[in-house]
Amino acid sequence: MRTRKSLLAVLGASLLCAGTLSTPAAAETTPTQPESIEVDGARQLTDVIPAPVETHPDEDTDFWLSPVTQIRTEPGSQQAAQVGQYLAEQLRPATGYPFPVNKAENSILPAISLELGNNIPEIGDQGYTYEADHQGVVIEANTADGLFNGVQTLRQLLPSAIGADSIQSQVWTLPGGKIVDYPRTSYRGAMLDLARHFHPLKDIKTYIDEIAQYKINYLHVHLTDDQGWRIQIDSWPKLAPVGGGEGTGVDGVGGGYLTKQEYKELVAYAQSRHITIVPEIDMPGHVRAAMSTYAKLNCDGVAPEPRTDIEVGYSSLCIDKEITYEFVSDVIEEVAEMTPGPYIHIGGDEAHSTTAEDYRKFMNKVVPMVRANGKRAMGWQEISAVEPPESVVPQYWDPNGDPSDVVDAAANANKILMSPADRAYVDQKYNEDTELGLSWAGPTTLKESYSWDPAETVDGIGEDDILGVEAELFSETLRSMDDIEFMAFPRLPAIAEIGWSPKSSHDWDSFSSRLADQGERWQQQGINFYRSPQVDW
Ligand code: TNX
Repeated sequence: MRTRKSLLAVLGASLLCAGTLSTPAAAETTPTQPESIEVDGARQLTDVIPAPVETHPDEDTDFWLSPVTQIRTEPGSQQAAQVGQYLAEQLRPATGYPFPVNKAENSILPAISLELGNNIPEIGDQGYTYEADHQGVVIEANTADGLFNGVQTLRQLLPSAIGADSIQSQVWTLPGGKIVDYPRTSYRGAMLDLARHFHPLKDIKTYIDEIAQYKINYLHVHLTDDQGWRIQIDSWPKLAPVGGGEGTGVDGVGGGYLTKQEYKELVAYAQSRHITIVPEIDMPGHVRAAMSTYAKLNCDGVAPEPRTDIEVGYSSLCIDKEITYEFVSDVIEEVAEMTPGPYIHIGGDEAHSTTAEDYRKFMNKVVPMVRANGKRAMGWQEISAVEPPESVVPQYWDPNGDPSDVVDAAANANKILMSPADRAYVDQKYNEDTELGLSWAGPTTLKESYSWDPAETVDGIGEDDILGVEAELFSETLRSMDDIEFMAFPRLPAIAEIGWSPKSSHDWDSFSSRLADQGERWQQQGINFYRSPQVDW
Protein backbone atom coordinates (compact mmCIF):
# COMPACT_ATOMS: atom_id res chain seq x y z
CA MET A 1 0.00 0.00 0.00
CA ARG A 2 1.20 3.55 -0.56
CA THR A 3 0.05 7.15 -0.27
CA ARG A 4 -0.20 9.55 -3.15
CA LYS A 5 1.42 12.94 -3.34
CA SER A 6 -0.36 15.10 -5.87
CA LEU A 7 -2.99 12.60 -6.75
CA LEU A 8 -5.95 14.96 -6.71
CA ALA A 9 -4.24 17.36 -9.06
CA VAL A 10 -3.40 14.56 -11.46
CA LEU A 11 -6.87 13.14 -11.14
CA GLY A 12 -8.35 16.51 -12.02
CA ALA A 13 -6.06 16.75 -15.02
CA SER A 14 -6.96 13.29 -16.19
CA LEU A 15 -10.65 14.03 -15.90
CA LEU A 16 -10.20 17.24 -17.86
CA CYS A 17 -8.38 15.37 -20.62
CA ALA A 18 -11.41 13.15 -20.78
CA GLY A 19 -13.60 16.01 -21.84
CA THR A 20 -17.09 16.12 -20.47
CA LEU A 21 -17.11 16.33 -16.79
CA SER A 22 -19.84 17.93 -14.87
CA THR A 23 -21.65 15.05 -13.27
CA PRO A 24 -22.28 15.34 -9.52
CA ALA A 25 -20.11 12.31 -8.83
CA ALA A 26 -17.24 13.97 -10.70
CA ALA A 27 -17.69 17.09 -8.60
CA GLU A 28 -17.20 14.96 -5.48
CA THR A 29 -13.72 14.07 -6.64
CA THR A 30 -12.47 17.64 -7.19
CA PRO A 31 -9.85 19.10 -4.83
CA THR A 32 -12.50 21.22 -3.09
CA GLN A 33 -13.57 18.43 -0.71
CA PRO A 34 -10.48 16.29 -0.17
CA GLU A 35 -11.22 15.51 3.47
CA SER A 36 -14.21 13.39 2.53
CA ILE A 37 -12.18 11.18 0.26
CA GLU A 38 -10.11 8.15 1.16
CA VAL A 39 -6.83 8.66 -0.74
CA ASP A 40 -4.43 6.16 0.73
CA GLY A 41 -5.92 2.86 -0.28
CA ALA A 42 -3.72 2.56 -3.36
CA ARG A 43 -2.12 -0.81 -3.97
CA GLN A 44 1.11 -1.86 -5.63
CA LEU A 45 1.31 -4.19 -8.60
CA THR A 46 2.64 -6.91 -6.32
CA ASP A 47 -0.33 -6.78 -3.90
CA VAL A 48 -2.03 -9.71 -5.59
CA ILE A 49 -2.79 -13.34 -4.71
CA PRO A 50 -1.72 -15.50 -6.49
CA ALA A 51 1.57 -13.60 -6.92
CA PRO A 52 1.98 -12.49 -10.55
CA VAL A 53 4.94 -13.72 -12.59
CA GLU A 54 6.38 -10.30 -13.53
CA THR A 55 5.58 -6.80 -12.29
CA HIS A 56 7.09 -3.55 -13.62
CA PRO A 57 5.69 -0.73 -11.49
CA ASP A 58 5.61 2.86 -12.65
CA GLU A 59 4.20 5.14 -9.97
CA ASP A 60 3.97 8.04 -12.40
CA THR A 61 1.39 6.34 -14.57
CA ASP A 62 -1.41 5.42 -12.17
CA PHE A 63 -4.94 5.40 -13.54
CA TRP A 64 -7.99 6.57 -11.60
CA LEU A 65 -11.47 5.27 -12.18
CA SER A 66 -13.92 8.11 -12.72
CA PRO A 67 -17.58 8.58 -13.64
CA VAL A 68 -16.60 8.61 -17.31
CA THR A 69 -14.44 5.49 -17.34
CA GLN A 70 -15.56 3.15 -20.10
CA ILE A 71 -15.12 -0.56 -20.54
CA ARG A 72 -14.13 -1.62 -24.03
CA THR A 73 -13.72 -5.19 -25.22
CA GLU A 74 -12.30 -6.90 -28.27
CA PRO A 75 -14.60 -6.11 -31.22
CA GLY A 76 -16.46 -9.16 -32.45
CA SER A 77 -15.79 -11.30 -29.39
CA GLN A 78 -18.91 -12.10 -27.42
CA GLN A 79 -16.83 -13.86 -24.77
CA ALA A 80 -14.67 -10.80 -24.23
CA ALA A 81 -17.84 -8.68 -24.00
CA GLN A 82 -19.14 -11.01 -21.28
CA VAL A 83 -15.94 -10.55 -19.28
CA GLY A 84 -16.40 -6.79 -19.75
CA GLN A 85 -19.96 -6.99 -18.41
CA TYR A 86 -18.77 -9.04 -15.46
CA LEU A 87 -16.10 -6.44 -14.71
CA ALA A 88 -18.66 -3.63 -14.88
CA GLU A 89 -20.90 -5.51 -12.42
CA GLN A 90 -17.98 -5.85 -10.00
CA LEU A 91 -17.05 -2.18 -10.17
CA ARG A 92 -20.45 -0.44 -10.13
CA PRO A 93 -21.76 -0.99 -6.57
CA ALA A 94 -18.86 0.55 -4.62
CA THR A 95 -17.96 3.31 -7.10
CA GLY A 96 -21.45 4.25 -8.19
CA TYR A 97 -20.02 4.90 -11.66
CA PRO A 98 -21.90 3.57 -14.69
CA PHE A 99 -19.04 1.78 -16.55
CA PRO A 100 -20.78 1.48 -19.91
CA VAL A 101 -19.49 -1.45 -21.95
CA ASN A 102 -18.68 -0.89 -25.62
CA LYS A 103 -20.43 2.46 -26.15
CA ALA A 104 -18.95 3.40 -29.52
CA GLU A 105 -19.79 7.09 -29.19
CA ASN A 106 -17.59 7.37 -26.07
CA SER A 107 -14.44 6.15 -27.77
CA ILE A 108 -12.28 9.08 -26.66
CA LEU A 109 -12.97 8.63 -22.96
CA PRO A 110 -10.58 6.86 -20.58
CA ALA A 111 -11.15 3.13 -20.52
CA ILE A 112 -10.35 -0.30 -19.25
CA SER A 113 -9.80 -2.26 -22.46
CA LEU A 114 -9.97 -6.03 -22.70
CA GLU A 115 -8.09 -7.06 -25.82
CA LEU A 116 -7.68 -10.41 -27.54
CA GLY A 117 -5.98 -11.70 -30.59
CA ASN A 118 -2.50 -10.22 -30.43
CA ASN A 119 -1.06 -13.68 -29.93
CA ILE A 120 1.37 -13.35 -27.02
CA PRO A 121 2.95 -16.84 -26.82
CA GLU A 122 4.55 -16.22 -23.42
CA ILE A 123 1.23 -16.03 -21.55
CA GLY A 124 -0.41 -19.14 -23.02
CA ASP A 125 -4.14 -19.76 -22.85
CA GLN A 126 -4.78 -18.58 -19.30
CA GLY A 127 -2.33 -15.71 -18.86
CA TYR A 128 -2.74 -11.99 -19.43
CA THR A 129 -0.86 -8.73 -19.43
CA TYR A 130 -1.97 -5.61 -17.55
CA GLU A 131 -0.75 -2.15 -18.42
CA ALA A 132 -1.92 1.08 -16.81
CA ASP A 133 -1.26 4.73 -17.59
CA HIS A 134 -3.21 7.95 -17.05
CA GLN A 135 -5.45 7.24 -20.04
CA GLY A 136 -6.54 3.82 -19.02
CA VAL A 137 -5.76 0.19 -18.42
CA VAL A 138 -5.27 -2.41 -21.10
CA ILE A 139 -5.62 -6.10 -20.30
CA GLU A 140 -4.50 -8.35 -23.13
CA ALA A 141 -4.82 -12.09 -23.41
CA ASN A 142 -4.99 -14.87 -25.97
CA THR A 143 -8.34 -16.13 -24.65
CA ALA A 144 -11.35 -14.96 -22.66
CA ASP A 145 -10.06 -17.11 -19.75
CA GLY A 146 -6.92 -14.99 -19.77
CA LEU A 147 -8.97 -11.78 -19.79
CA PHE A 148 -11.01 -13.04 -16.86
CA ASN A 149 -7.82 -13.78 -14.92
CA GLY A 150 -6.56 -10.29 -15.70
CA VAL A 151 -9.82 -8.85 -14.42
CA GLN A 152 -9.35 -10.69 -11.09
CA THR A 153 -5.92 -9.07 -10.79
CA LEU A 154 -7.40 -5.67 -11.61
CA ARG A 155 -10.02 -6.07 -8.86
CA GLN A 156 -7.31 -6.82 -6.29
CA LEU A 157 -5.28 -3.81 -7.45
CA LEU A 158 -8.13 -1.47 -6.47
CA PRO A 159 -8.59 -0.35 -2.85
CA SER A 160 -10.35 -3.01 -0.77
CA ALA A 161 -13.49 -0.85 -0.54
CA ILE A 162 -14.22 -1.95 -4.12
CA GLY A 163 -15.84 -5.02 -2.55
CA ALA A 164 -18.49 -2.94 -0.75
CA ASP A 165 -22.09 -3.19 -1.88
CA SER A 166 -22.84 0.53 -1.48
CA ILE A 167 -21.16 3.68 -2.80
CA GLN A 168 -17.88 4.49 -1.03
CA SER A 169 -16.22 7.90 -1.02
CA GLN A 170 -12.84 6.87 -2.27
CA VAL A 171 -10.18 7.57 -4.88
CA TRP A 172 -10.10 4.47 -7.04
CA THR A 173 -6.45 4.12 -8.00
CA LEU A 174 -5.16 1.43 -10.33
CA PRO A 175 -1.37 1.31 -10.02
CA GLY A 176 0.70 2.25 -13.07
CA GLY A 177 3.08 -0.06 -14.87
CA LYS A 178 2.90 -3.50 -16.37
CA ILE A 179 2.20 -7.08 -15.27
CA VAL A 180 2.91 -10.20 -17.31
CA ASP A 181 1.25 -13.20 -15.68
CA TYR A 182 0.42 -16.83 -16.44
CA PRO A 183 -0.08 -19.99 -14.38
CA ARG A 184 2.45 -22.61 -13.35
CA THR A 185 -0.18 -25.37 -13.62
CA SER A 186 -3.22 -25.51 -15.86
CA TYR A 187 -5.61 -27.01 -13.26
CA ARG A 188 -6.23 -25.12 -10.03
CA GLY A 189 -9.18 -26.73 -8.37
CA ALA A 190 -11.42 -26.64 -5.37
CA MET A 191 -13.49 -29.62 -4.25
CA LEU A 192 -16.76 -29.18 -2.39
CA ASP A 193 -18.47 -32.18 -0.76
CA LEU A 194 -22.23 -31.98 -1.29
CA ALA A 195 -22.79 -35.53 -0.05
CA ARG A 196 -21.97 -35.38 3.67
CA HIS A 197 -23.98 -32.21 4.02
CA PHE A 198 -25.87 -30.87 1.05
CA HIS A 199 -25.18 -27.25 0.13
CA PRO A 200 -27.82 -25.59 -2.04
CA LEU A 201 -27.18 -24.06 -5.45
CA LYS A 202 -27.13 -20.51 -4.10
CA ASP A 203 -24.26 -21.37 -1.71
CA ILE A 204 -22.31 -23.15 -4.42
CA LYS A 205 -22.65 -20.05 -6.61
CA THR A 206 -21.38 -17.89 -3.77
CA TYR A 207 -18.40 -20.21 -3.34
CA ILE A 208 -17.73 -20.00 -7.08
CA ASP A 209 -17.62 -16.20 -6.90
CA GLU A 210 -15.28 -16.37 -3.93
CA ILE A 211 -12.80 -18.85 -5.40
CA ALA A 212 -12.79 -17.26 -8.87
CA GLN A 213 -11.00 -14.29 -7.28
CA TYR A 214 -7.96 -16.51 -6.79
CA LYS A 215 -7.94 -17.81 -10.37
CA ILE A 216 -9.32 -21.22 -9.42
CA ASN A 217 -10.54 -22.73 -12.69
CA TYR A 218 -12.10 -26.09 -11.72
CA LEU A 219 -14.78 -26.88 -9.16
CA HIS A 220 -14.98 -30.59 -8.34
CA VAL A 221 -18.31 -31.45 -6.74
CA HIS A 222 -18.42 -34.64 -4.65
CA LEU A 223 -22.00 -35.57 -5.50
CA THR A 224 -22.46 -39.00 -3.97
CA ASP A 225 -21.33 -40.88 -0.90
CA ASP A 226 -22.56 -43.28 1.79
CA GLN A 227 -24.76 -40.65 3.41
CA GLY A 228 -26.43 -39.06 0.41
CA TRP A 229 -26.94 -39.02 -3.37
CA ARG A 230 -27.12 -35.40 -4.54
CA ILE A 231 -27.84 -35.42 -8.26
CA GLN A 232 -31.04 -36.26 -10.11
CA ILE A 233 -30.71 -39.29 -12.40
CA ASP A 234 -33.77 -39.91 -14.57
CA SER A 235 -33.12 -43.58 -15.32
CA TRP A 236 -32.86 -44.33 -11.58
CA PRO A 237 -35.48 -41.91 -10.36
CA LYS A 238 -35.41 -42.75 -6.64
CA LEU A 239 -31.66 -42.14 -6.23
CA ALA A 240 -31.86 -38.43 -5.49
CA PRO A 241 -35.26 -37.98 -3.81
CA VAL A 242 -34.80 -41.03 -1.56
CA GLY A 243 -31.00 -41.34 -1.35
CA GLY A 244 -30.72 -37.56 -1.00
CA GLY A 245 -33.91 -36.84 0.91
CA GLU A 246 -34.42 -34.99 4.18
CA GLY A 247 -32.29 -36.38 6.99
CA THR A 248 -29.52 -37.76 4.76
CA GLY A 249 -26.83 -35.34 6.00
CA VAL A 250 -24.28 -36.52 8.56
CA ASP A 251 -26.01 -37.22 11.89
CA GLY A 252 -29.32 -37.05 10.06
CA VAL A 253 -29.10 -33.28 9.69
CA GLY A 254 -30.29 -31.74 6.43
CA GLY A 255 -30.49 -33.30 3.01
CA GLY A 256 -31.30 -32.35 -0.53
CA TYR A 257 -29.98 -32.73 -4.03
CA LEU A 258 -29.47 -30.83 -7.28
CA THR A 259 -32.13 -31.33 -9.90
CA LYS A 260 -30.83 -31.60 -13.45
CA GLN A 261 -32.09 -28.10 -14.05
CA GLU A 262 -30.10 -26.82 -11.06
CA TYR A 263 -27.00 -28.73 -12.13
CA LYS A 264 -27.22 -27.11 -15.57
CA GLU A 265 -27.61 -23.75 -13.91
CA LEU A 266 -24.55 -24.51 -11.81
CA VAL A 267 -22.51 -25.44 -14.89
CA ALA A 268 -23.57 -22.24 -16.65
CA TYR A 269 -22.85 -20.05 -13.64
CA ALA A 270 -19.42 -21.63 -13.23
CA GLN A 271 -18.76 -21.04 -16.95
CA SER A 272 -19.61 -17.37 -16.50
CA ARG A 273 -16.78 -17.32 -13.91
CA HIS A 274 -14.49 -19.33 -16.22
CA ILE A 275 -14.70 -22.35 -13.94
CA THR A 276 -15.24 -25.89 -15.20
CA ILE A 277 -17.38 -28.26 -13.12
CA VAL A 278 -15.94 -31.74 -12.44
CA PRO A 279 -18.74 -34.00 -11.15
CA GLU A 280 -17.77 -36.91 -8.91
CA ILE A 281 -19.75 -40.12 -8.62
CA ASP A 282 -17.80 -42.08 -6.02
CA MET A 283 -17.56 -45.87 -6.61
CA PRO A 284 -17.27 -48.82 -6.07
CA GLY A 285 -17.16 -47.82 -2.35
CA HIS A 286 -18.85 -44.82 -0.68
CA VAL A 287 -22.17 -46.03 -2.17
CA ARG A 288 -24.47 -46.80 0.77
CA ALA A 289 -27.02 -44.15 -0.27
CA ALA A 290 -27.52 -45.89 -3.64
CA MET A 291 -27.51 -49.41 -2.17
CA SER A 292 -30.10 -48.55 0.46
CA THR A 293 -32.31 -46.94 -2.19
CA TYR A 294 -32.22 -49.79 -4.73
CA ALA A 295 -32.27 -53.32 -3.25
CA LYS A 296 -31.28 -54.82 -6.62
CA LEU A 297 -27.83 -53.21 -6.44
CA ASN A 298 -26.96 -55.45 -3.47
CA CYS A 299 -25.44 -58.92 -3.99
CA ASP A 300 -28.13 -60.42 -1.72
CA GLY A 301 -30.91 -58.29 -3.16
CA VAL A 302 -31.69 -56.79 0.23
CA ALA A 303 -31.49 -53.02 0.80
CA PRO A 304 -29.51 -52.14 3.93
CA GLU A 305 -30.56 -49.31 6.26
CA PRO A 306 -29.32 -45.85 5.28
CA ARG A 307 -26.38 -44.55 7.36
CA THR A 308 -25.41 -41.02 8.30
CA ASP A 309 -22.35 -41.66 10.49
CA ILE A 310 -18.88 -40.83 9.15
CA GLU A 311 -17.31 -44.28 8.96
CA VAL A 312 -15.71 -45.04 5.59
CA GLY A 313 -14.90 -48.20 3.66
CA TYR A 314 -17.92 -50.36 4.57
CA SER A 315 -19.92 -50.24 1.32
CA SER A 316 -19.28 -51.70 -2.13
CA LEU A 317 -21.20 -52.14 -5.34
CA CYS A 318 -21.77 -55.80 -6.25
CA ILE A 319 -18.92 -56.40 -8.70
CA ASP A 320 -20.26 -59.57 -10.34
CA LYS A 321 -23.83 -58.47 -10.91
CA GLU A 322 -24.78 -57.32 -14.40
CA ILE A 323 -27.16 -54.69 -13.00
CA THR A 324 -24.18 -52.90 -11.39
CA TYR A 325 -22.84 -52.01 -14.84
CA GLU A 326 -26.25 -51.01 -16.16
CA PHE A 327 -26.48 -48.67 -13.18
CA VAL A 328 -23.00 -47.21 -13.59
CA SER A 329 -23.41 -46.84 -17.34
CA ASP A 330 -26.76 -45.05 -16.97
CA VAL A 331 -25.40 -42.69 -14.35
CA ILE A 332 -22.23 -41.87 -16.29
CA GLU A 333 -24.23 -41.31 -19.45
CA GLU A 334 -26.60 -38.84 -17.79
CA VAL A 335 -23.85 -37.02 -15.91
CA ALA A 336 -21.69 -36.79 -19.05
CA GLU A 337 -24.63 -35.48 -21.04
CA MET A 338 -25.07 -32.45 -18.77
CA THR A 339 -21.35 -31.82 -18.20
CA PRO A 340 -19.52 -29.84 -20.88
CA GLY A 341 -16.13 -30.10 -19.12
CA PRO A 342 -13.60 -32.80 -20.04
CA TYR A 343 -13.58 -34.78 -16.76
CA ILE A 344 -15.81 -37.08 -14.78
CA HIS A 345 -14.41 -38.10 -11.40
CA ILE A 346 -15.25 -41.72 -10.54
CA GLY A 347 -13.91 -41.72 -6.98
CA GLY A 348 -12.37 -45.10 -6.28
CA ASP A 349 -11.07 -44.19 -2.81
CA GLU A 350 -11.18 -46.28 0.35
CA ALA A 351 -12.84 -49.27 -1.32
CA HIS A 352 -11.98 -51.41 1.69
CA SER A 353 -14.98 -53.69 1.15
CA THR A 354 -14.00 -54.50 -2.44
CA THR A 355 -11.17 -56.98 -3.03
CA ALA A 356 -8.20 -55.78 -5.07
CA GLU A 357 -9.19 -58.18 -7.83
CA ASP A 358 -12.79 -56.96 -7.89
CA TYR A 359 -11.61 -53.36 -7.82
CA ARG A 360 -9.51 -53.96 -10.90
CA LYS A 361 -12.37 -55.74 -12.65
CA PHE A 362 -14.71 -52.88 -11.83
CA MET A 363 -12.41 -50.07 -12.92
CA ASN A 364 -11.47 -51.88 -16.11
CA LYS A 365 -15.15 -51.85 -17.06
CA VAL A 366 -15.97 -48.36 -15.84
CA VAL A 367 -13.01 -46.33 -17.15
CA PRO A 368 -13.93 -47.22 -20.77
CA MET A 369 -17.55 -46.18 -20.08
CA VAL A 370 -16.32 -42.71 -19.21
CA ARG A 371 -14.27 -42.66 -22.41
CA ALA A 372 -17.24 -43.87 -24.44
CA ASN A 373 -19.16 -40.83 -23.20
CA GLY A 374 -16.44 -38.54 -24.47
CA LYS A 375 -14.87 -37.76 -21.09
CA ARG A 376 -11.65 -38.42 -19.22
CA ALA A 377 -11.84 -40.17 -15.87
CA MET A 378 -10.35 -38.72 -12.74
CA GLY A 379 -10.04 -40.94 -9.70
CA TRP A 380 -8.57 -40.78 -6.22
CA GLN A 381 -5.03 -42.13 -6.08
CA GLU A 382 -6.18 -45.74 -5.48
CA ILE A 383 -7.19 -45.89 -9.14
CA SER A 384 -3.48 -46.00 -10.02
CA ALA A 385 -3.43 -49.64 -8.88
CA VAL A 386 -5.26 -50.73 -12.05
CA GLU A 387 -2.66 -49.14 -14.36
CA PRO A 388 -5.27 -46.95 -15.99
CA PRO A 389 -4.85 -45.60 -19.52
CA GLU A 390 -2.98 -42.35 -19.99
CA SER A 391 -6.22 -40.36 -20.24
CA VAL A 392 -7.03 -41.06 -16.56
CA VAL A 393 -5.97 -38.50 -13.95
CA PRO A 394 -5.18 -40.00 -10.52
CA GLN A 395 -5.58 -37.57 -7.65
CA TYR A 396 -2.90 -37.89 -4.98
CA TRP A 397 -4.38 -37.34 -1.52
CA ASP A 398 -3.15 -39.76 1.15
CA PRO A 399 0.14 -38.85 2.84
CA ASN A 400 -0.09 -42.07 4.87
CA GLY A 401 -0.58 -44.38 1.90
CA ASP A 402 2.00 -46.09 -0.29
CA PRO A 403 2.44 -43.78 -3.30
CA SER A 404 4.26 -46.32 -5.50
CA ASP A 405 1.26 -46.96 -7.79
CA VAL A 406 0.82 -43.22 -8.33
CA VAL A 407 4.52 -42.90 -9.12
CA ASP A 408 4.13 -45.73 -11.64
CA ALA A 409 1.13 -43.98 -13.19
CA ALA A 410 3.19 -40.81 -13.58
CA ALA A 411 5.93 -42.88 -15.23
CA ASN A 412 3.23 -44.23 -17.58
CA ALA A 413 2.39 -40.65 -18.62
CA ASN A 414 -0.76 -40.18 -16.54
CA LYS A 415 -1.00 -36.60 -15.32
CA ILE A 416 -1.42 -36.38 -11.53
CA LEU A 417 -3.61 -33.94 -9.60
CA MET A 418 -2.00 -33.03 -6.27
CA SER A 419 -4.01 -32.59 -3.07
CA PRO A 420 -1.92 -33.94 -0.19
CA ALA A 421 -4.32 -34.16 2.74
CA ASP A 422 -1.88 -32.70 5.29
CA ARG A 423 -1.59 -29.48 3.21
CA ALA A 424 -4.45 -29.12 0.78
CA TYR A 425 -7.39 -30.49 2.78
CA VAL A 426 -8.95 -27.29 3.98
CA ASP A 427 -11.51 -29.34 5.92
CA GLN A 428 -8.87 -30.13 8.54
CA LYS A 429 -8.91 -28.18 11.80
CA TYR A 430 -6.51 -25.22 12.04
CA ASN A 431 -5.51 -26.30 15.54
CA GLU A 432 -6.80 -28.65 18.21
CA ASP A 433 -9.34 -26.11 19.42
CA THR A 434 -10.99 -25.39 16.06
CA GLU A 435 -14.62 -26.39 16.48
CA LEU A 436 -15.24 -27.27 12.86
CA GLY A 437 -13.29 -29.70 10.78
CA LEU A 438 -11.68 -33.11 10.95
CA SER A 439 -8.23 -33.95 12.21
CA TRP A 440 -7.14 -37.22 10.62
CA ALA A 441 -4.57 -35.42 8.44
CA GLY A 442 -4.17 -32.26 10.52
CA PRO A 443 -4.46 -29.98 12.27
CA THR A 444 -3.21 -27.84 9.40
CA THR A 445 -2.17 -24.27 9.93
CA LEU A 446 -2.31 -21.64 7.21
CA LYS A 447 1.47 -21.70 6.99
CA GLU A 448 1.43 -25.46 6.49
CA SER A 449 -1.14 -25.10 3.71
CA TYR A 450 1.25 -22.66 2.05
CA SER A 451 4.50 -24.55 2.75
CA TRP A 452 4.66 -27.31 0.18
CA ASP A 453 5.46 -27.84 -3.43
CA PRO A 454 3.44 -30.11 -5.72
CA ALA A 455 6.57 -31.21 -7.58
CA GLU A 456 8.39 -32.15 -4.37
CA THR A 457 5.64 -33.88 -2.43
CA VAL A 458 6.19 -37.40 -3.73
CA ASP A 459 9.56 -38.75 -4.88
CA GLY A 460 9.16 -39.66 -8.52
CA ILE A 461 6.36 -37.17 -9.27
CA GLY A 462 7.92 -34.06 -10.76
CA GLU A 463 6.87 -30.84 -12.43
CA ASP A 464 6.09 -32.44 -15.80
CA ASP A 465 3.90 -35.11 -14.22
CA ILE A 466 1.55 -32.67 -12.54
CA LEU A 467 -1.79 -31.50 -13.90
CA GLY A 468 -2.28 -29.09 -11.02
CA VAL A 469 -3.44 -28.73 -7.42
CA GLU A 470 -6.79 -28.89 -5.64
CA ALA A 471 -8.07 -27.65 -2.27
CA GLU A 472 -10.44 -30.21 -0.75
CA LEU A 473 -13.42 -29.41 1.43
CA PHE A 474 -15.10 -32.55 2.73
CA SER A 475 -18.16 -31.49 4.64
CA GLU A 476 -18.74 -33.99 7.46
CA THR A 477 -18.75 -31.06 9.93
CA LEU A 478 -19.73 -28.24 7.57
CA ARG A 479 -23.41 -27.32 7.46
CA SER A 480 -23.57 -23.70 6.37
CA MET A 481 -21.93 -21.20 4.05
CA ASP A 482 -20.29 -19.63 7.09
CA ASP A 483 -18.73 -23.00 7.91
CA ILE A 484 -17.46 -23.46 4.34
CA GLU A 485 -15.93 -19.98 4.27
CA PHE A 486 -14.32 -20.33 7.68
CA MET A 487 -12.40 -23.42 6.59
CA ALA A 488 -11.52 -22.28 3.06
CA PHE A 489 -10.38 -18.78 3.98
CA PRO A 490 -7.51 -18.16 4.32
CA ARG A 491 -6.14 -21.60 3.28
CA LEU A 492 -7.67 -21.84 -0.19
CA PRO A 493 -5.80 -18.76 -1.47
CA ALA A 494 -2.58 -20.44 -0.26
CA ILE A 495 -3.28 -23.50 -2.42
CA ALA A 496 -4.28 -21.24 -5.32
CA GLU A 497 -0.95 -19.44 -5.15
CA ILE A 498 0.94 -22.74 -5.09
CA GLY A 499 -0.85 -23.81 -8.24
CA TRP A 500 -0.52 -20.52 -10.12
CA SER A 501 2.64 -18.69 -9.13
CA PRO A 502 6.19 -19.59 -10.12
CA LYS A 503 8.05 -21.61 -7.55
CA SER A 504 10.70 -18.89 -7.36
CA SER A 505 8.12 -16.43 -6.01
CA HIS A 506 7.13 -18.69 -3.14
CA ASP A 507 7.68 -16.69 0.05
CA TRP A 508 5.75 -16.94 3.31
CA ASP A 509 6.46 -13.38 4.50
CA SER A 510 5.28 -11.92 1.23
CA PHE A 511 2.22 -14.17 1.11
CA SER A 512 1.14 -13.46 4.67
CA SER A 513 1.40 -9.71 4.22
CA ARG A 514 -0.57 -9.86 0.97
CA LEU A 515 -3.13 -12.00 2.76
CA ALA A 516 -3.76 -9.29 5.35
CA ASP A 517 -4.97 -7.09 2.49
CA GLN A 518 -7.28 -9.90 1.34
CA GLY A 519 -8.74 -9.98 4.85
CA GLU A 520 -9.99 -6.42 4.36
CA ARG A 521 -11.60 -7.54 1.10
CA TRP A 522 -13.31 -10.51 2.78
CA GLN A 523 -14.77 -8.17 5.37
CA GLN A 524 -16.14 -5.96 2.61
CA GLN A 525 -17.50 -9.00 0.80
CA GLY A 526 -19.04 -10.52 3.91
CA ILE A 527 -16.84 -13.65 3.78
CA ASN A 528 -16.46 -15.40 7.14
CA PHE A 529 -12.78 -16.24 7.60
CA TYR A 530 -10.40 -17.59 10.21
CA ARG A 531 -8.11 -14.89 11.58
CA SER A 532 -5.05 -17.09 11.71
CA PRO A 533 -2.62 -15.77 14.34
CA GLN A 534 0.11 -16.36 11.76
CA VAL A 535 -1.05 -13.25 9.88
CA ASP A 536 -0.86 -9.63 11.01
CA TRP A 537 -4.41 -8.80 9.86
C1 TNX B 1 -11.10 -39.56 3.26
S1 TNX B 1 -10.02 -38.05 1.06
C2 TNX B 1 -11.96 -39.53 2.21
C3 TNX B 1 -13.28 -38.94 2.37
C4 TNX B 1 -13.48 -38.37 3.71
C5 TNX B 1 -12.19 -37.72 4.16
C6 TNX B 1 -12.30 -37.06 5.45
C7 TNX B 1 -10.71 -39.19 0.31
C8 TNX B 1 -10.35 -39.47 -1.06
N1 TNX B 1 -11.61 -39.90 0.96
O1 TNX B 1 -14.23 -39.93 2.14
O2 TNX B 1 -14.48 -37.43 3.64
O3 TNX B 1 -11.25 -38.75 4.28
O4 TNX B 1 -12.68 -37.94 6.46
